[in-house]
Amino acid sequence: MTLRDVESYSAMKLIQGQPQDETGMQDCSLIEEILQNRSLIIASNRGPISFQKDEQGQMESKRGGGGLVTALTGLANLTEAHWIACANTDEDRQWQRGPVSLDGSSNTVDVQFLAPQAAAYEGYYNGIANSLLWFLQHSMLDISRNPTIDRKTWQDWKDGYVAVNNLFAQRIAEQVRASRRPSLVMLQDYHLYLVPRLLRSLLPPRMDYTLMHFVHIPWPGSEDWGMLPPKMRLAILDGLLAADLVGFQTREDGLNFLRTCESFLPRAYVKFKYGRVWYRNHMTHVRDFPISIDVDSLRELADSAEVGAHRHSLLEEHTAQQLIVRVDRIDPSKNIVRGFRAFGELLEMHPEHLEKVQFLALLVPSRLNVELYQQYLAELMAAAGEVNVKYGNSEWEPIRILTGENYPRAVAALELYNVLVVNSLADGMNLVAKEGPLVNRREGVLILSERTGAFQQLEAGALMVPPLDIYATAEAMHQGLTMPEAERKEKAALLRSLVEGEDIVDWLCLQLEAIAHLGL
Ligand code: GDG
Repeated sequence: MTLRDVESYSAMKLIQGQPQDETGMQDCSLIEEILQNRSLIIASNRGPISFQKDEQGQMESKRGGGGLVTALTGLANLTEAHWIACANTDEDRQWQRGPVSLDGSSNTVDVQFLAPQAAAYEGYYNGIANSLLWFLQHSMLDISRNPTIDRKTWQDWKDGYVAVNNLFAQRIAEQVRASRRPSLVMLQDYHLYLVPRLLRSLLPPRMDYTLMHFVHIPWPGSEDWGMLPPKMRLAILDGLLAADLVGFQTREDGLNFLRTCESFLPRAYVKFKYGRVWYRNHMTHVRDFPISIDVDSLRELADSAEVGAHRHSLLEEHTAQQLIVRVDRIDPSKNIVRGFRAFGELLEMHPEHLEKVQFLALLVPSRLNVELYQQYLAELMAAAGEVNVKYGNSEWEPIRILTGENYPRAVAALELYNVLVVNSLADGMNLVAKEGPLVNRREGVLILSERTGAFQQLEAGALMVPPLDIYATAEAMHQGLTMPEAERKEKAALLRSLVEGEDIVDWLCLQLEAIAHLGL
């Protein structure tokens, strides 16, 4: 039995090619119906906007990237919307809360920042979420060495993760109580697993609100969750099972969640056929909602003068006949080191590519306060250096790494690839695999790890690689670089239509439709 057998699943089909209405939302029949009598509360670790002072001391705001912000902006036009997140800067802390227009229009979202103590935030964010849960959920535990759960970890858990989840729950509870209409609470990701249960304990049982949690990263099998001490594991499962609807990126993630509940919660009654769990007198529905990108705004950005200028300078600097490109946060889950080694293998096995191909890696620094991330950065630099020393010459640098945050430059590079490499060890979805085919101008080929959520949707147009296999990755690079034009065009067109057919707004529509169909 699979989640696809779920009765209501058939109602959750993709809404393709439908016109947008005046709110900017695609015509998603149930959105207005669901939202007209509810207020919306989104909670995530990062907010949709962040404030800081410029050199003259004037307050300026920086809108967060990503489709979630755009999609919410559409919803904010339909109902009262609140977004609760952790402060990122001193200015965010001073701001505390207030209405913000995310799209320059008169519609606003009430943005509220929580300001946990620095030590609590550190324990919650770096100690538990990024050092423990991220590694566990990407099946990257190196159990003979890492992690070790010690007194510090338990302190991070209690005074960090539990404490910050409590802060979120308290603020959300205040907001639910203050709203005149029943609230729809949409919690985001692995930072907030405990919030649903904490929230239930703070609000009266008869209060009318709907609680949904979306997990952006993979949910591995119960063997991985078995590595977590029972107290943490139970708190996480118990936390999530207080939600009405738990969403995952793929069907497999949802099934793994159901299996995990069955393995570790003897009192949970798990119905795989219907995708639901009955636990502590409450029903939690489990569904998959693959996330996508904001097709229109990415196209607009790709056509902008700013991206054009980056494209121009990339073309001037990179004169090799063909370009292999990757765009990633510097994260071990993205498997960057093996990607570089695979390129070395390619040059060894197919020397005809020497001096003709360049590997351009655009890498965004990430989580550098976590030691394993610093080590990974050093490792990938060394891996690229090895290839460059062995094969490069004064005219040709085989691997070129550009670090730093620069989204327009990343988009420009995506326009120029002949081959795009996404070889993640595990990835909830991987948005680069969707952005690349949409903006690419060279009918380029996508190499895609079978362990990304995106692979479930894009398999037909991509060259699949198993992420550990650098030999297969090197062969896929060769195949991509030498693919006949007709085949490349066909694959590129297929990928483009798959991505265009399924916008970020559809992702929200599917969730709201599920809420309506399930009567939540
Ligand atoms: C997590 C999950 C899931 C690239 N350079 C810059 C920049 N980017 C953009 C990319 C892409 C995004 O950042 C990264 O998204 P990914 O999906 O590739 O990966 P994660 O950051 O790990 O995201 C993932 C996602 O959540 C959504 O649910 O797909 O599986 O791990 O859009 O183009 N953004 C900015 N500056 C850059 O220089 N701001």
